[in-house]
Amino acid sequence: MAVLPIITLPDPVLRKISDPVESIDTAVVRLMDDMLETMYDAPGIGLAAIQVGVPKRIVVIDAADEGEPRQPLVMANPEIIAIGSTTRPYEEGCLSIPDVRVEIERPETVTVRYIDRLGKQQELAAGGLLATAIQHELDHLDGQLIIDFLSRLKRDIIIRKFKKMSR
Ligand code: GNR
Ligand code: NI
Repeated sequence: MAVLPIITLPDPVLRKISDPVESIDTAVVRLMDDMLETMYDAPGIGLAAIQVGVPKRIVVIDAADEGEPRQPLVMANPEIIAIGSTTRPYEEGCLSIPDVRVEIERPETVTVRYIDRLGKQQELAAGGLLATAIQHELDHLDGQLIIDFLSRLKRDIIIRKFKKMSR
């Protein structure tokens, strides 16, 4: 396994729409395992393949509390098939936008359908931090970032800061 470099703003790769995974072959499983190692190393509670430069619809998530056993989730081609009727605000961070926090109001519960690491279709009903993380990761698959929930002014200020830092 390997820790992969995480791409950060303003890299335009983060805006790409990722392609569906065609089959869970050995290269895809290796990528999934490398993504898990990269996420735990960061550390983060989720990671989308595009954050390591691969435009495939793959995400990994572990929303277990610190000190609890690991609960790695690996999802290919995830789709939200149901959302709850209540929302909750949560201050989100993103490994691709270091030191930025954005309060985002999202559905409190979601049901996601996906293909797991063994190629089997799964459905998972999630709430709390896990539901938030699932929605955050699925946004990455469509090039959507947490700063897109801000006003254009605030978003542009953040993007300008990252452009300056990358010079
Ligand atoms: O590590 C992460 N923490 C986090 C906190 C609140 C809401 C979402 C997240 S996901 C983030 C890792 C990341 O950037 N995944 O794309
Ligand atoms: Ni993110």
